[in-house]
Amino acid sequence: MKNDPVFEIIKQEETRQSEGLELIPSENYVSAEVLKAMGSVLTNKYSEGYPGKRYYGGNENIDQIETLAIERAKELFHADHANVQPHSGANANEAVYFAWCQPGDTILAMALPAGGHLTHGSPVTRSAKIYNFVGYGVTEDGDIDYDELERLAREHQPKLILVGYSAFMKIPDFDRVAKIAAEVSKAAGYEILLMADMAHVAGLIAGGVHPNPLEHGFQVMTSTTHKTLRGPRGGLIVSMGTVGNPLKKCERKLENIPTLIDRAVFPGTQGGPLEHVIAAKAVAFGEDLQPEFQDYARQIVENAQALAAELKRLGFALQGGGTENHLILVNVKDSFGIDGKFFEYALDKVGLTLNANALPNDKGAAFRPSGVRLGTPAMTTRGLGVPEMMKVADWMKRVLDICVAAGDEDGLGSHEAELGAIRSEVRNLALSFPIPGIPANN
Ligand code: DSN
Repeated sequence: MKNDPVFEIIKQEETRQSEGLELIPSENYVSAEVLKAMGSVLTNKYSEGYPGKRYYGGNENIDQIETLAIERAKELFHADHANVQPHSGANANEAVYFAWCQPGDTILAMALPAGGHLTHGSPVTRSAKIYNFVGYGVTEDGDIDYDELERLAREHQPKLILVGYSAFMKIPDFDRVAKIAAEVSKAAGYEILLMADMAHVAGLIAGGVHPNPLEHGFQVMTSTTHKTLRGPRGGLIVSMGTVGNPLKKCERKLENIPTLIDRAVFPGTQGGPLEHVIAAKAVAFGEDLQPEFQDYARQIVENAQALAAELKRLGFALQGGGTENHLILVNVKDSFGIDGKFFEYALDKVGLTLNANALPNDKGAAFRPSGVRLGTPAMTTRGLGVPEMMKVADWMKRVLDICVAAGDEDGLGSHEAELGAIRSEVRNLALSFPIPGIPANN
């Protein structure tokens, strides 16, 4: 269609991304090469099955692409096996549950209000209607409550223990969880699958700045590919064990987990893989294997810790007191008496994008949580460093002061000039750090 408005809207989005700063910790910017692979003719192809075992002809090139993605993912995470077909992190998680658990089986995972993810047992999900999720929490200082995890594991004898999160700032003690699982498994008389959902920190693991759960007794790690891994929007499962024929049934034993997972992804829970996205995953994994990616991972954490320290100095209360990864959770309600949604709304007006987020034991209403969640992966990709983090913290405090003076969203109307001034400062800085994949002056 000539002059399809879709392309004009995409241009507007390019401008929004270029002129603002992305503080949402689960977002990032892909390279021009990743974009190119995603926008390729591979989207035209059906390829149900796996390399060498497809249900359609004409897959000789697709097989090479998917094999490259698999091999690179294995190398990144020192895994025996990789399944690169999950369309998303949610699909990846569901496939693992389906691979290992029977309906009604118990899964022990971090509760959503404590920082876990929706797909880790929130009652609104399909998984929660099939499996029996039991949730563990976090301590006052923001770490996993390992004592509670242990107590619940002994009491419920789960089939699967999951360590994973979307709002948690510590480095998990995988060894401790593996030890608990081994003891409970002995008492229960069956194997317990240890699964880590590392969607948020997979890039930090790949970059060598966070421990790899697969090297600490875990058999499976799921992830999205678009967060710190800086790839296309999608999912990934890497695992340890013997790799068998995914088209043949196999016994539900830990050593067979790679094959059980392949079968659970296809035909268990998905149909045709998105090979254009798998090509883009292969490109991203290739980038993640370069030595520069380790510098990137280190810088993400350095930026997050500098930003956290400055926010603290400016009076913001931080959940867990700070961060050991890329993510910061700020209690704006406790610090300044305003809720996270209002702060998110006001920051949007100056081109700083983050999300309102509930805190553990949040007293705020579901849509007006007390906190905001922010992080540094996207800003670090653009090349912002510690000096720029100081500016971001300063802008946040200035917007916060405006919020306090305004009282609510409507009150911001009388502060447009001040917000506009901050908006220009943000835009000027943002434009001096172009987004990869979008040519400057596009
Ligand atoms: N929606 C993602 C996040 O923002 O953390 C998790 O899937």
